[in-house]
Amino acid sequence: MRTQVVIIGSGPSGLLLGCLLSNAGIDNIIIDRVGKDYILGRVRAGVLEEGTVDLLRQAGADERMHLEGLPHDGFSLAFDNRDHRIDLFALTGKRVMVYGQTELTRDLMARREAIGGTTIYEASDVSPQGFDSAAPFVTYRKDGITRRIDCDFIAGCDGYHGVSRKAVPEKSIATFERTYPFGWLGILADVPPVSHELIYANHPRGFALCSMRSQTRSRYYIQCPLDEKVENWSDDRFYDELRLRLPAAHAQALVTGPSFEKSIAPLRSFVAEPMRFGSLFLVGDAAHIVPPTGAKGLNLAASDVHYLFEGLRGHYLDRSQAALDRYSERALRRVWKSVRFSWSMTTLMHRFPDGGEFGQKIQEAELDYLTHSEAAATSLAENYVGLPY
Ligand code: RFL
Ligand code: PHB
Repeated sequence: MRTQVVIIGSGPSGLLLGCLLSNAGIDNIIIDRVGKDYILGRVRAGVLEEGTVDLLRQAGADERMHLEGLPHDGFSLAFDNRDHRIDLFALTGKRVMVYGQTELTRDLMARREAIGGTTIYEASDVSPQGFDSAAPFVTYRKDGITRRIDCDFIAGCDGYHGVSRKAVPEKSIATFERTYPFGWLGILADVPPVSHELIYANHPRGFALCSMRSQTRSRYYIQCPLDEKVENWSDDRFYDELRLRLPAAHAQALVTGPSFEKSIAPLRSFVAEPMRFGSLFLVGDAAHIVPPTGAKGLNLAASDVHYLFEGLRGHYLDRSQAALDRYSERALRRVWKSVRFSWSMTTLMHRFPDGGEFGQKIQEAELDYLTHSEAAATSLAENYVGLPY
């Protein structure tokens, strides 16, 4: 088998890249280790930047998002039993779109099917090879048979645990990492959200986030110790703890109901440099991870796709290598700014076990600064809505 671009991974970055390439007439095949239902069962991101929304439009997968997504003009920072609204639209002229990653993935899968793109699911032993030569290829096993796809380029869109980054010789790659001493315990429940906008709460008992998927589906998170067990958290215990961390007005308004998803996610910052190795390109979580506090992970995956698509389009349609040659540098400049922002919002909003009174005073001073300085609020807002590509 032969194609122009093999995409490893059928998450949001692989699917988005696949749709953009197919729309431009560039041949591609996506290979994933797992099946469609498994991918759609993962509950993850919820907030899209305007740049991500625009890429979905270019991909031809934005119709349902515009009907069912919730455009948000602001969010709240809650602390000291009160709320301070960050008016994203007034401060930046931009808004964000609240639309779940599961739905976005479903829309991209439907678009791919409509345009007849090839996706190979449930492939094992996927292996990118020869990417430092003129003849790259990918091998995989399916139905007991080893197969090979020859190609021009390989896009490693296979997430943090994927094979693409691991296929690169250690001496050729530099990694930068920070782990945080806590996780997020999250639930999904079919109850109306406590507020029509997101609330990020800093509380002595720990961080809490009130998010949503729709006007009838809420997504709530609380900071928890890394060794916490989901089994120890009944819905009642979760809601009681959430209430304690919110300003009283929200705590009283909280509508509770049975959760249908409950999980713990660790928090990590991670960057691999560079993001190109010959004809292998790392994209999205395969190259970088951010803690979810700034809602940046999926949006960074989308901006990587934008830069790579520009590069591949230049190569195939304009016979120019310039954009492809700049992929790693352009993507990493934006990645590091989002890594910085996600780290700073995480540091501002969480209780650190070893933070001490000094750490606490610094948080209070920064929250005070954010609520009394338009310059500070604008800086937060312009990062939250997404820096330009
Ligand atoms: P994905 O989604 O991990 O998809 C990778 C795909 O590759 C496949 N794969 C392989 N395929 C073949 N061979 C192998 N050996 C393979 N290994 C893996 C996998 O099966 C999978 O289908 O990476 P991608 O596409 O780069 O997308 C990244 C996003 O999923 C991620 O950044 C976000 O979910 C992060 N994130 C958030 N991002 C935001 O922008 N806004 C948010 O509000 C937000 N909230 C979150 C989040 C992530 C969370 N968790 C659980 C990590 C909230 C949470 C709780
Ligand atoms: C979510 O809805 O899952 C979500 C929203 C905002 C974040 C992180 C996660 O910062």
